[in-house]
Amino acid sequence: MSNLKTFFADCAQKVDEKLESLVPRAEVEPKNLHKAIRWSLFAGGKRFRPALVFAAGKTFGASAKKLVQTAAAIEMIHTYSLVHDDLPAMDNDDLRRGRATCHRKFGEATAILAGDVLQTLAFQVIAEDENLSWEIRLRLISEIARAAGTPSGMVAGQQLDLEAEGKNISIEHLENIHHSKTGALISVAARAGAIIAEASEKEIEIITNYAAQIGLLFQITDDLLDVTQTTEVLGKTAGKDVSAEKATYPALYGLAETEKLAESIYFKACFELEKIDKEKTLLCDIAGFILNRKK
Ligand code: GRG
Repeated sequence: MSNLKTFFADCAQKVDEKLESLVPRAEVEPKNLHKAIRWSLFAGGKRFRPALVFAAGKTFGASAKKLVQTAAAIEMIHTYSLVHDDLPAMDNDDLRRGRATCHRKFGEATAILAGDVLQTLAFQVIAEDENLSWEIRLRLISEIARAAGTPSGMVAGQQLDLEAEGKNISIEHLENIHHSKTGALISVAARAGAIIAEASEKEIEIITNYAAQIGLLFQITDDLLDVTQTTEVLGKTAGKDVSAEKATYPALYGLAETEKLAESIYFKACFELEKIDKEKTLLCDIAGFILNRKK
């Protein structure tokens, strides 16, 4: 296995063990709620955001013990966003992470509540993480809440995205949507690692700039995969962007130009890392992983 693959596998194992211990067992009442949470959480996601917490934290010298609970919390928020995004009132999707969506399996009401629990539990576990100082816990809660919420966080981005369906929007507006909807949580994952490692404010700023690039890259490759991959490989319905008349990079620029754009953003992300005086191969490799991902 390559170093990066080993790193991802190790992060996924650590974060899954932590999630396992933080989420009530399926036998605990209300059983259906806990089964629904586990159905969506342990369905084989890439655990990319937790890996980013670990990578940024490791770059600045934090131990896995200090990073793992926050990494798990961010994965909870990400999973809640997928559960709610799939609901009939939003994307109305049947397939996620290679299996039936939460509402298809457990009903709409339970899926909404499973998402609600994942969101609140995420903040609870950061508040209760005894490996971190009170000051760091508070900063993480504040930053993650901003990234997940509004006016420039994930929920705001989702609202803008829903409003843009079927409309001709500018590239600036499209980037603004992605920056909030997808970029904010990716960005805060990298910042969280650096914050836990007590990196300097200057270093945190550089990591934020790097993360802004990889957040955008993540969305661009997501758009590319939607038109180039199959439902089977993605584990979610392929071709949804076209059928929902979504503004996407391939729709605006065509496939070849979008691929070139993705490559240039990868270089920008790695170039930004040159400003920090630490070993940055891991973070640059993560940008490369996003550029070349197949699902
Ligand atoms: C409903 C509040 C709310 C927000 C939804 C993230 C999001 C906002 C919607 C998901 C829609 C989507 C396909 C966005 C594109 C980028 C993205 C977040 C893809 C899914 O993330 P991955 O690829 O998924 O990391 P896994 O399953 O691997 O964790």
